[in-house]
Amino acid sequence: MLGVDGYLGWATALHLSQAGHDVVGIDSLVRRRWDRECGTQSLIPIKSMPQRVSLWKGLTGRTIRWRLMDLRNARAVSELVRDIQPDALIHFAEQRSAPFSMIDLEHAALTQTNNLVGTLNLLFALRDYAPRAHLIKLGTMGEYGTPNIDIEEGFLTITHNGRQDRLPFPMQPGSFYHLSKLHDSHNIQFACRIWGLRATDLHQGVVYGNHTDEVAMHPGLATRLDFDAIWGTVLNRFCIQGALGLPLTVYGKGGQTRGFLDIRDTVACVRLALEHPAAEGEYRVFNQFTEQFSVKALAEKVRDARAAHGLKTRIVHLPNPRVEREVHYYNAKHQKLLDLGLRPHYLGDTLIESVIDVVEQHAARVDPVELEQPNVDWRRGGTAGWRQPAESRPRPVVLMSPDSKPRRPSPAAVPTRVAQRR
Ligand code: NAD
Ligand code: USQ
Repeated sequence: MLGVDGYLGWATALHLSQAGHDVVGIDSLVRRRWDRECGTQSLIPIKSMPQRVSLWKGLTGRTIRWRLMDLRNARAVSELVRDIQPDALIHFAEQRSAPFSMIDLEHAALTQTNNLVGTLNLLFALRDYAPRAHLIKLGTMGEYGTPNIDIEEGFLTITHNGRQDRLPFPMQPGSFYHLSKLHDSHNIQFACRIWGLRATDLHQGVVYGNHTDEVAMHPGLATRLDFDAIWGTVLNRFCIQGALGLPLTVYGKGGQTRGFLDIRDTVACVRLALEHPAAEGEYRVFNQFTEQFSVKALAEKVRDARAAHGLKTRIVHLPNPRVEREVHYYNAKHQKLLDLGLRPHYLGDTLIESVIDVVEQHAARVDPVELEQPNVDWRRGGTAGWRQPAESRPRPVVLMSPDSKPRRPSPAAVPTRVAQRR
């Protein structure tokens, strides 16, 4: 399990361990460093990796073997694969924020080198030491973009000038991050073709929620929950904005439509892929999401869930910091995981309410500034604070409010990098 310290990696590691799989968990902890750099933090406090695995062992008797490792270190990756001889490698360990990748050249290059080099190191290690192991790679629905035709699962049969072939679906990613996933997909597909490796590329939609059966066993097993404009994904952000009585920030017209899934389905999908491996030499793509929604429809769902409790919610349309279609056709297939037995948890008011409950418990950790204006623009990059050279940027300060009611800090009163980046 690569990326075990992250939002999805930790929840999946617990789920697979509970199901009886022998899990080795790898992470460089770089995401904790990027949080410090961005002045961001998880809404829910998370324990250190040694604390997490020892708590898991104490509660269940099951062992997750934890190793600190950067996937960019080719030798360490080779030795890992040679020594462990895994049946499968589950690869979550990438820089996964689209806004982070659009800050400037440094962050675009960091995203692409981190993601591509890590995956290449894994491919070569598999070729040399475990060619029969199954690579399960987290890709993204955003690789496809928003074409004006139905989206298939990875491949499209095309007839051209009277000849026919099954070819990779045409891709139009929407950020340097999403492009890194597409470049990975090409590299993995190529390695399967020339070396006979087996791989499943999970083109996952936007994930929401933070509870799985295993995470819910103990507060110390919590997985992270991001809410800021760099790391927070849209539905998690809307729930958190709603819970704090802040307006829900729809970018542009809000017709942007994406595939979504509950984190409980993420862990189930990965397990299904693991327990039904790809064949030797096979590169397959599963579209991993359960429902599609427009951003505006999601905001309205959150508003309606709160209205049922007599609470008012305001939806605002901000100028879109991204370059993306705001009104478009979207119909993406997602049949293959259902065929393997996925039983989806569809989005309902209960889920929205449960996330809102969690937010209320941790409200003191939220900096409301993080929930308002986005601080990275696709055309111009990061706002003023990001344009300073790294060494002259002020050191991050974590905002901790002593009372449980979030206050709206005035920029002058909050000398953090967050405030300075606007
Ligand atoms: P996350 O940032 O919470 O976790 C990623 C983890 O990978 C972090 O703990 C980080 O320290 C680690 N990591 C990054 N680069 C590394 C490296 N070079 N070596 C070792 N460890 C490294 O992200 P997440 O939300 O859990 O996403 C996990 C994966 O799922 C990512 O590949 C992401 O692209 C994909 N994905 C996420 C979503 C979502 O909505 N969260 C949706 C679709 C796809
Ligand atoms: N959006 C808003 N308001 C907000 C935040 C986002 O309207 O406050 C909009 C964005 O403009 C976009 C949509 O919501 O149209 C989704 O944005 P997001 O930040 O939730 O998701 P995205 O940037 O696409 O990235 C996330 C994860 C990434 C994963 C991807 C899956 O961070 O790792 O790959 O979801 S997908 O979108 O299917 O490519």
